[in-house]
Amino acid sequence: KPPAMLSTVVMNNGVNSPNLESFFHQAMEIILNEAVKKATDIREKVCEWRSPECLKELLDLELRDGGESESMILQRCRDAIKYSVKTTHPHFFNQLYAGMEPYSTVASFICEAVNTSVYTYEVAPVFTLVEDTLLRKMIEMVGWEEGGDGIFNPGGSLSNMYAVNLARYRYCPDIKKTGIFATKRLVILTSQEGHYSISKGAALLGIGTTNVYIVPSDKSGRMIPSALEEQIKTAKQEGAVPLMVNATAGTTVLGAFDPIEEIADICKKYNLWLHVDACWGGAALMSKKHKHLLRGIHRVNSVSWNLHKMLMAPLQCSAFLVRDKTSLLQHCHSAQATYLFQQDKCYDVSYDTGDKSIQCGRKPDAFKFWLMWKALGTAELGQRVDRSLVMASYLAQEIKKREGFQLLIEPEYANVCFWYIPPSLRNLSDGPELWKKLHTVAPLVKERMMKKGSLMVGYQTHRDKPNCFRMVVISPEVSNADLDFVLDEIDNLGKN
Ligand code: ABU
Repeated sequence: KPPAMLSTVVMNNGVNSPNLESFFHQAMEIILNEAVKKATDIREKVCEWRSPECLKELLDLELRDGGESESMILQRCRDAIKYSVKTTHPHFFNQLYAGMEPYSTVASFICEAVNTSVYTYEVAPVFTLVEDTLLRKMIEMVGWEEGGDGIFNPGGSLSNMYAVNLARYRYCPDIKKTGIFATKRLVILTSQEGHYSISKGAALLGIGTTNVYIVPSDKSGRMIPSALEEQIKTAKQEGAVPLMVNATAGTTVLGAFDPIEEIADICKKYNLWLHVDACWGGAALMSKKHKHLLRGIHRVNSVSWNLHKMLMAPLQCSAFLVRDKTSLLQHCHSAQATYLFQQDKCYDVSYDTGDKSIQCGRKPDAFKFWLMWKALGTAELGQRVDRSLVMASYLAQEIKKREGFQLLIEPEYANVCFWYIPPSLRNLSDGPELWKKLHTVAPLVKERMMKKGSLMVGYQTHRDKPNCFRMVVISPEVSNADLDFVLDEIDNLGKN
């Protein structure tokens, strides 16, 4: 008997057919065993590296006229998991996300199975109320006593771009209708350590990347307030309009926190919109011990905060919050689609939040973090942040003790940036020759760790410095022994 084609089974019997039910059970078993249990097992590899050419061959990506058998599709599921990087593995330190949080992972399965879009209450009643509750709670943690508004977006870059758009809309609401042509040149200010999404936003919104003025940061990576004021004055002298300052709470490489209080004073003086990109560092608001890092955040106009980073909701889960009671988000973005946002519905249509968004279809991302917060409670979330910083401090101490390792800077948050100096370079004195050679070390060690599958750690240059590793500990599954392993493994891979 030829194997059943999945497409035929669906057409003839629907999901309730015994065949399809069996397919779901088998697929869920593969997901649980391979993508959840095995992926988080420390004895397993972090990745099965293959070159793009080799992986194309292995996966047989071609799409054909006929459908494939159930067993073939199940094998494709296994292969997709096998050759994907196991970002939930305790030795994955490559990005600002990592680890498996079981409650939010289950929540994300529910989101996929329920398959709806959070634009109207009528198709997403639960998720609409969950998003509203979560936004209110986050606004409370930011400290906006008079309340605020917000929306979940597909990623922090988009959240930061909302800030640019709202700042501009507040300055000149007519832009929504008439376009950018009538305004003077607008300037956005961000630090040299700020995220690139501010430049992307300037390009996308017609402000122009050369109108993003880069404010110098100090050695620790924090924006220098006096330099910010200088740049604002320069923009004004040039006849431009300084529009918005983007401060960063937790920079991508160093994990530095800009001094929000001092920046807020300057923004007040010049009537500028102050946005805080707290995509990475917003998690510190959960911690009684570390929330001082964001001192002054209650004074800002808007905040981006990614819950898929330090707080481990599955990608993506990014909130944009705005201190506003005048429905700025709604006015700035609404297009009043008559087939979605009818005003004569049988319920309070203010629950149809989709028109505040620049998107139409929108995933119920808030549910992933809401379920996890329900399960763990605020205190546990705060303790997880505390633990991450303790682990970062442990790692920094170990780096200082070990021959051949050197810290770039003492960590302020969870980012630990360091160089590995192989024995062959240890006799060179600090200077251009060492830096040139050192620059090639991290990429080579990275290649070796990926090909072996033992570890993944990110690297980058910082200012004029050679490539260095950046380690970030997020998951509570990571132990001190894992951090020792990281340093031992880098030494093993890099000493020759
Ligand atoms: N949005 C910045 C993320 C970069 C990183 O994961 O390293």
